[in-house]
Amino acid sequence: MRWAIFCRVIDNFGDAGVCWRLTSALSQRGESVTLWIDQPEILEQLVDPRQHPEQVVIQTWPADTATFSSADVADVVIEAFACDPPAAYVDAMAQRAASGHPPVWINLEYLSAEDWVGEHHRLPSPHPRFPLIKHFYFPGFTSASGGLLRGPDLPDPVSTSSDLLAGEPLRIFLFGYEQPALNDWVRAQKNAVLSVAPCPLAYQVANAGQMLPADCSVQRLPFVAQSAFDAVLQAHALLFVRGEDSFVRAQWAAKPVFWQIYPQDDAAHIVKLRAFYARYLNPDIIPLAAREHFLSFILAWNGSGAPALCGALWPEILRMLPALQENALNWRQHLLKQPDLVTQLRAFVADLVK
Ligand code: TRH
Repeated sequence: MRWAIFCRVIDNFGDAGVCWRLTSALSQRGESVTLWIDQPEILEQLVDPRQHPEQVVIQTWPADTATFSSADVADVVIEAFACDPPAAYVDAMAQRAASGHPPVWINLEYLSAEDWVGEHHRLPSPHPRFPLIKHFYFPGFTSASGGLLRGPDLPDPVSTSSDLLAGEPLRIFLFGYEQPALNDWVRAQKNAVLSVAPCPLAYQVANAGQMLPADCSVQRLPFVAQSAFDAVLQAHALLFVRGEDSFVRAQWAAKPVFWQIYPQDDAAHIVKLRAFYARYLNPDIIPLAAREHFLSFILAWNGSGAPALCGALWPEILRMLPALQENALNWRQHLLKQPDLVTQLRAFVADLVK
């Protein structure tokens, strides 16, 4: 099969990050993939050139003047996050359909833990003018969804329970957006190393230097290629992540996940945040009171609650770390029970072309 993935970068690394991970996972299954992206320079940071698979072609998003024939059209066309492939490419898809070989057209949606995802996953959307059908594909956390991206190279989780309990400095990974609660949280740290990836938090942590308790230190991390990112996560005990892809990798790393979700208008992101933690925090592992503390903390970390709560609640969070660690391992086991996104996507595509 020939696959084409279309990606428009809205901002940051997530759009390109998810598309590159999908591209790599497909090519690891022997598929040949062309990734069309409007900001290919972002991939220079994400992709280790030594690990660029042979059967992957990266193309700059076509110019408005570009033309395509039906022979140029891939067997499977994926538009990431409803980015709309170029009109000339869609025309060529229609030509291919008219000759009796319609391409499979998938809109890969954003990840969400909300219940409605299962009802919308795989729904068809006929094109208003052409004999083409676009299908919605929703990643997710339940068997009614399209699953999560995970390659065959998923590392085994490195146990952190002893580090968490042993009085060693607590290694905390930080990757996030501008954070109004940062100073309050920094002041509440105890015997910790704050490892900050390149992101707005790095400047904030640098400016918060004087507030850092004496038994804590800061380490600035370089930006690593995506293929080395899992190892960075594994080297830490707590993972503060953001967006979509780092959030998923933190779950595979099986360490407690503190998610700063990408903010949306009308606070839609808070609904998504709550939906995730309602699934993630297992009531058999984390008692109700601790669960409430965690939720208040993570809501405040996401701007829904006074920033001071992130400092005030931190001692409670530290007390519940063994339970959070057990929860993280248990969650990973639960996720491993569902087939990964590429396995499910290929099966879905195979059904559609039958
Ligand atoms: O960068 P993000 O915030 O991405 C986004 C975008 O803002 C996007 O528009 C929005 O739609 C989406 O979030 C929800 O966060 P994310 O998704 O975690 O992407 C970061 C990528 O960068 C991810 O693939 C991991 C990678 N990465 C590395 O490869 N090396 C690194 O050192 C770091 C820090 C990240």
